[in-house]
Amino acid sequence: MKTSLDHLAIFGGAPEFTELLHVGRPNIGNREKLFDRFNDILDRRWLTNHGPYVSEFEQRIADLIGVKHCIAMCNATIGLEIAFRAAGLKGEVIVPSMTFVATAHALQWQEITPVFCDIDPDTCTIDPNRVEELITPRTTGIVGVHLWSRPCDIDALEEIAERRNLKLLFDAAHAFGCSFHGKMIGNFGDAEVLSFHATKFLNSGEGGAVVTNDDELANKVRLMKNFGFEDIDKVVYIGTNGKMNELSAAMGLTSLESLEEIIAVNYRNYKCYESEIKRIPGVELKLFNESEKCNYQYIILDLDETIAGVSRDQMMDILWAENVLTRRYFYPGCHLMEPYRSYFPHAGLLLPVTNDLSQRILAMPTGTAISPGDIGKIAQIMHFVIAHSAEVREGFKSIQRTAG
Ligand code: T4K
Repeated sequence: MKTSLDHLAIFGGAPEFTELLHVGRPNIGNREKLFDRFNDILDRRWLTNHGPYVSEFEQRIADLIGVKHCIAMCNATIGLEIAFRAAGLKGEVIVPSMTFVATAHALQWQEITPVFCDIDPDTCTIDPNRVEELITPRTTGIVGVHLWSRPCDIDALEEIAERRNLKLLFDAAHAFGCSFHGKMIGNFGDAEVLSFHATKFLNSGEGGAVVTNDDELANKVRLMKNFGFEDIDKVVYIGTNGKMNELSAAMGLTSLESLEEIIAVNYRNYKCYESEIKRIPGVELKLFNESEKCNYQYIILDLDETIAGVSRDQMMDILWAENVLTRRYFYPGCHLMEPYRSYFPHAGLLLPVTNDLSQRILAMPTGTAISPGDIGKIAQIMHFVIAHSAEVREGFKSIQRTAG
């Protein structure tokens, strides 16, 4: 690397990468098989409403997880809404603020109050020690989020939910293919909700699923995702349209066939980041527990400004200018987004770990679109920036002065 900052794109140089390296680049399965399935769908002229590909997809997911019921959905957000309603959540529900805003919206959308809970600094998932103090007579449930392919402290949450007679559900959007104490995610709490969005480990374009071992809950979810129809012309429930379509199921089935390859690539990338990042002062890679099954889908860095000499946001700006589109999953926390920010202006007082972590984390590009060579170059840029942190800070100040 050159010793002057001038070659960094933000200070006038050309970007290191000519093509954009995105977080969330979809993993694409075998195209021929996908097009065969699309042709089959078109020949059959059955595009949605419980078609054969959706049934096959549901069965394959249920078998893989070892769960009794898998109900495919058009996306995880609707899946969460339906699961929450079917489980009878109302009043207040305890949920982490460190999540994608869909988790909170799925509650608020049906006028259930999300009560934001802080996270454990080690697991970065909802802190069971903080949950109990948020329980009030209006509390009906707890929603844990298995963040960045890492399960919550499920044992502790189950103990609280049982003792306090609360429902327990999990937003498992990030955790398909992961296990907790050797048991696959999808088997815990009253129900768990998976996402098969384009950016996820397994993708169906858009899609999701509610998975549960509870027969009655599964039946309600099935009715609710189809307007409440129990039979032709017979509606027995309030419902919505949460159905997955056949094209998405075809994409999901095709992705499923490449699952092992995708895990292998994600793991290779993870190990590559691990060896590169440990040489960079002030930056830590969030490690996975390799004794569990994992999809290795989220590469998360924790940047400590006091050691690195540059802030997470300065590092992100530089990487973006180099065409490395990192993301701050999840900044600033749901409690600082509307409408929650206005509803609960003091929520942050109880969320010190969330507030701190959301300033430091950076999700990095991975998946089948990223090579070890790319990761080496990304690390080189980061290393260079930190080695020249004083000049970088000065550079940002002068950019600000010019802009002002
Ligand atoms: N719970 C949790 C914990 C979640 O993380 C999510 C979704 C949900 C619930 C709800 O699940 P779904 O209802 O979506 O099934 C993206 C995704 O849209 C969202 O699904 C995901 N979490 C979230 C973490 O990431 P944004 O707002 O960051 O999306 P966007 O458009 O900025 O794209 C993200 C990155 O992916 C970019 O770098 C571009 C890249 N990308 C995206 C798409 C769609 C591609 O390269 N190709 C693509 O086709 O939310």
